[in-house]
Amino acid sequence: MSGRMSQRGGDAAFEGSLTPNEKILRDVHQLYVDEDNGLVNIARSFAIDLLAPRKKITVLLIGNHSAGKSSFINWYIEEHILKTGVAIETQGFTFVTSGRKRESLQGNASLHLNPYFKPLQEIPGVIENLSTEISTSRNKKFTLVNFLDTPGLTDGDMKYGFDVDQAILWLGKIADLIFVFFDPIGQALCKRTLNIVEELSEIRPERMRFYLSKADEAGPESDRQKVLIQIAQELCKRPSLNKAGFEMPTIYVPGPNTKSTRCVNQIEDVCKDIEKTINLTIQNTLDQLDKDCDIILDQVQHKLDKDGEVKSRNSSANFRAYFLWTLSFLPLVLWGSCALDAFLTKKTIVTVIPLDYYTMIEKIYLIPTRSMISNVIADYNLMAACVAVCIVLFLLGAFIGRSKPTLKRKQIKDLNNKRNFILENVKPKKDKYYQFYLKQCVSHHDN
Ligand SMILES: Nc1nc2c(ncn2[C@@H]2O[C@H](COP(=O)(O)OP(=O)(O)OP(=O)(O)O)[C@@H](O)[C@H]2O)c(=O)[nH]1
Ligand SMILES: [Mg+2]
Repeated sequence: MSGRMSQRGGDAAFEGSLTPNEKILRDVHQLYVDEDNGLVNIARSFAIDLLAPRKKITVLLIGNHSAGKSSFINWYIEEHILKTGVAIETQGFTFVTSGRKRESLQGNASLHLNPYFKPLQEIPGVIENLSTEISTSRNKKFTLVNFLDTPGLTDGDMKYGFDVDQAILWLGKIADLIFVFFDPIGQALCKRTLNIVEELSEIRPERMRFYLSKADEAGPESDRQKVLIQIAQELCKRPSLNKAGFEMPTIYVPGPNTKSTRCVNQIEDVCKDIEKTINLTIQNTLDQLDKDCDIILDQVQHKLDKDGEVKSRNSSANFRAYFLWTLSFLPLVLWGSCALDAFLTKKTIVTVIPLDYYTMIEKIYLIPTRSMISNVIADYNLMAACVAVCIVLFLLGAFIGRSKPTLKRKQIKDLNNKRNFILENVKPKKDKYYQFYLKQCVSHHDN
């Protein structure tokens, strides 16, 4: 009992510690994945696959071995969570995310935590080299960022145990930002790095950011310039990287080992870039929510309209069928009425209908009908043709009168419930989140 209460207390404390942006992204995610009324499930009932938006942005870090990738993540979260060192430290992929408890997860647990990685299973050896580090850090914007640390890239005989190029290219497709670290020492111009960077730039040019890392180790200004020019020249040899406005800010991780340098450290700009991407993601997520709502509303309307069309087509088909069936039974009706007249006799009938009326009916209906029937009965062929026409008319009526299936009352109610849920619940929430988000932006701006 006390355990449950402390769990509830922990939930409340966690809820209270969420930033407004975290709440927006988490709530929007929940709108998609809710078991009863989630948009993913609703859309699935119309055979549409919706992807729930992620609650955090993903930053992929790539670069040469020892370029300072892991050190940057440690610096950002202000916790020494990843191994760093001059030796080849990171040999697999490490997913670094924030959570309530410090934890390390292996490959399969990482896939459960982050189902987005499931396609990685297709690359042999990757899952064995995938791990997750959950940190309780709430520094900077870490609660809204997932980092993906990758193995340092080298040329030559280095064995990774999996296709590292293919894995990085795949991860590049799901990342919101791709940081490429070039360090001034060693292998800044590693061919493998340049090849992967070139391929990623072809798919995701707007998400790529290039940095000269460990810039404090670049020596005097003139040496740093040389390194920058060398890297820029090497990158520009690749057509997809040779574009105007190429930028490569210089960054270094401040710490006790930082060499004294006059070089400007632009590492804070990296944090601003991450923040900008988070803001953009929130806007995109809310816009996508609106579009997804419209897709579902269109589907509901389409189904109801189609049902209305089928119903009106069915009723006009029914009308035509009844008409044809009436025609097919007409000879029987004519014969029946004459037979009834003969059976009841004129004496009996005139007790019900006045004699004048009966004489008129007899003249314009009974006498011609009786003579027509006796003509048909006398001619065997005419009778056969008459029967055949009646059968054809009957069958034609049955064929034309076939009705197409329509929605049951329960199905219509279900569609209307879905529409009302979107219009009365989801859309107003989206507007509320947008207002909330914009209010924050304006108040930040005022400050
Ligand atoms: N002077 C200086 N040293 C740094 C900086 N960043 C990282 N280092 C050092 O560089 C070495 C390599 O850093 P890591 O963070 O392990 O580099 P990595 O890119 O993760 O390396 P791999 O995992 O092997 O690919 C470590 O000894 C760090 O202390 C920096 O900005 N300045
Ligand atoms: Mg590393």
